Amino acid sequence: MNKFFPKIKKIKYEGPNSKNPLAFKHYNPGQKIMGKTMAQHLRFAVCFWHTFKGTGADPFGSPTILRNYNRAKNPMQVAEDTMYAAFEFFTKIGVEFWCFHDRDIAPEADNLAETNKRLDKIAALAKKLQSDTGVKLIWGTSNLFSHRRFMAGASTNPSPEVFAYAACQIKKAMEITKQLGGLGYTFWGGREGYETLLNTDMGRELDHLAAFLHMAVDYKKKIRFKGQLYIEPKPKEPTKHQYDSDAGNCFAFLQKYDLLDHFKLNIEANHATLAGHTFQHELQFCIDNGIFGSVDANRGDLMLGWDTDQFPTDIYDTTLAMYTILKGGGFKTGGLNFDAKVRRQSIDPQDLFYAHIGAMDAFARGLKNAAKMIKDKRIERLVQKRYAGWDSPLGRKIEKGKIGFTELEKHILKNGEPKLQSSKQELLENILNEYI
Ligand code: XLS
Ligand code: NI
Ligand code: NI
Repeated sequence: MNKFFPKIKKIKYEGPNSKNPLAFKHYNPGQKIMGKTMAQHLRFAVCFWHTFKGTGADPFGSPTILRNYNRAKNPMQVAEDTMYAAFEFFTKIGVEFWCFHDRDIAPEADNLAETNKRLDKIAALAKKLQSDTGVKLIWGTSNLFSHRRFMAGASTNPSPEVFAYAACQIKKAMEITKQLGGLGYTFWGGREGYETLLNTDMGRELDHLAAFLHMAVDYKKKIRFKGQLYIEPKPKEPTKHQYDSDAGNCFAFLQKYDLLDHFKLNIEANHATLAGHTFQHELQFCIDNGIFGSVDANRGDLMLGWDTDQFPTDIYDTTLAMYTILKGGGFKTGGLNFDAKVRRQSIDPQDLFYAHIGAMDAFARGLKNAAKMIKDKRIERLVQKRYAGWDSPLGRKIEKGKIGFTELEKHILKNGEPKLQSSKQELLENILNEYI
């Protein structure tokens, strides 16, 4: 496979001193860290939509990025060429996983039956390429937001006919995800949200979303699809308010509708910051509540209020993310999926490689830093010290629920004003910097 990126050979690890822009400086897939290889820890995935279907089009202008696999007149030929290009790219960049939306891989036809036939054809090709290359599917998903029928949402649409159409799409997308051995299936809200409450019955729409997800769980059982289901939170864009706003909101929703056993979350870095949280916060919330699943690894621009989907390059972010993930036990079914796109002016095929190399190296550095931080325990010890009071008889009694307000009052009357301690934030920030 050397047709669509003929100038580029397989990307190799050359070490931190290399000046070769087409080599890894830090990502050394076979290198062992804390008992696992870097590849096993990081589980990189390339997304089909931005990387192969991204054209640089924006609200102010038409496509700038013209790819050689996008040239054929017949859209099914384009779909085939793109699939070959994708697997050539996956192999050359050296990722273990990929992921897609149904409509990325096969163009929609005039009716559902014809559309599904097209999907079957391309899925068969993907299956062959997976077995030729060993690249696996980390998750599948469906696009329930681009077509005009979904302008008012999919499962939260005011019309049950649109709900039904969306169900057909998920049914099919789940079937092909299963055929391709997908390790998961992601639900990102798309247009599930509202523009104004003046026309929206929010409570009813959320009931419908839950009904839809219950149907997905039932169908998953019916076809014996073993993959993990994920919900991907995002607070806004395209709608003014997206129902799956953040991890906390998704957790409440899953509990209310008795879906907690079936879903984990797919946390996207840029969505976290749009929600006013750090990436690390969203990861930690999921880990603390047993709903950590997978990651859409990208970054936003702090000056901008939308999902810029840039490739992750910030070593602070990747270090803190990997510190949190490693301490939380690492990935099980999920991984680091680059839900990121090259900028509109990055029009060369090489730019796709630079982008992924930079992102993989950024996470490899994050992983190495995090492993050292964990081994040294310098941060952990300070945190332990900060909470040491909870291991005293008083702390234990409170945590075990063996004491109430009356006894606590007695305690304070006897012992007086609590002793205070410094939070040592600046010291901790300095220690973190030693690892960056
Ligand atoms: C959009 C989402 C989307 C999902 C997959 O903001 O990040 O790309 O990851 O539908
Ligand atoms: Ni995403
Ligand atoms: Ni996004």
